[in-house]
Amino acid sequence: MKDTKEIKDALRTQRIETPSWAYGNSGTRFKVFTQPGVPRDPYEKIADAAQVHRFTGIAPTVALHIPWDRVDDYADLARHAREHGVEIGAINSNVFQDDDYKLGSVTNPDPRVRRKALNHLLECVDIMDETGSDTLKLWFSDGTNYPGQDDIRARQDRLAEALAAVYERLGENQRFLLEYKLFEPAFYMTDVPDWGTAYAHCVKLGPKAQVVVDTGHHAPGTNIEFIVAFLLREGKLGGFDFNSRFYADDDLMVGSADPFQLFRIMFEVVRGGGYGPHVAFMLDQCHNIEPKIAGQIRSVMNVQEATAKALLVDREALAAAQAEGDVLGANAILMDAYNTDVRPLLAELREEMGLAPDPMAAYRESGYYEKIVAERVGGTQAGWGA
Ligand code: LRH
Ligand code: MN
Ligand code: MN
Repeated sequence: MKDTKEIKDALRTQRIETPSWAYGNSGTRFKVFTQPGVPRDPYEKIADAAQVHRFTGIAPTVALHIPWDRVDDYADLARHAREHGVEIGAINSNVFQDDDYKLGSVTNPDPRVRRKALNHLLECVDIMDETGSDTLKLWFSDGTNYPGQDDIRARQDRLAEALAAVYERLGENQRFLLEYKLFEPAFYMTDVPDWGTAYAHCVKLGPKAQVVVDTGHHAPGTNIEFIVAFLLREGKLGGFDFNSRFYADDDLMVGSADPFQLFRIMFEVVRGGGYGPHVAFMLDQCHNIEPKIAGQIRSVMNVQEATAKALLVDREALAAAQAEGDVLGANAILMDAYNTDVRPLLAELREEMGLAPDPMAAYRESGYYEKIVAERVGGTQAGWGA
């Protein structure tokens, strides 16, 4: 077994980003449920995100989604974040909610719509400049519903053109992460359906373009840890949108559906040298039926637990067993780490960091939830499903 001090030191440096939209009301296309105390504007979303950091100590940034988090003065929003002890993280673009985008955004056959979409993406880089964010996250809902509806290759050309224009606009310390998704909302063909497509576009563009893996965006049974290992090996893994899924893009709390998969992913991250600030651990979740801040705290803890287990793997012993072709031995070494209860170690670590050992209980006892329920009336929606 590995030295606990070494593991704790590594865990102390972990950073997990929470998404502004996790704090708003959300639901499915059937119903958006409202909850009491939900933020009424981006300022309040950031205040809530700050609570997650306050109790976990490892969630110091919050991602914005534009236009869901549109404000007059982004520098002021960044200031507000800093006042609350957090910072603005990735800027998520949104070219999927206008009527204009019915047939696509940057891949739309109409050049006017393509220009409009590109302008939005460029505006997101302006917002990065204003907030100090270094990461732009690009997800395109673009695709077609019917065979023959549009030309697959022409759409790839249009996509490449838009990505090149955004890449060109990036500052020296800025990057974009291209997100892929198998399907939805397009049901026949999606323009960036998989890691291979995202990877190929990013490779063409250069080092400031990387792939982001949203764990809910794959076909059932996909070996996500393989994708992680491959992308890391190529220097093209930019980060994660973490969530859990049972069926499709369920956006449930990360680690709730398949904690073993999360561990396997984190092991490949650690193994591949991806454990550090260059690979962003972001959450992309909605809490449709559970309380939101507590749901985020639980999610951050789930990622932290999986990370602790991944760090626990005795990699020297594993490599030796692998070299000897000891199938059962190698598997047992990995499973030993996974089956270790790391909660006492994490409680100890939190105390060393000046935090309460149980963030969920500490948040409950803080009375913050009761306070926002009393103070806030008419919370906003996370963004979609209106
Ligand atoms: C698309 C997605 C993408 C969006 C977010 C709200 O399904 O994962 O990351 O920006 O959901
Ligand atoms: Mn996502
Ligand atoms: Mn998604």
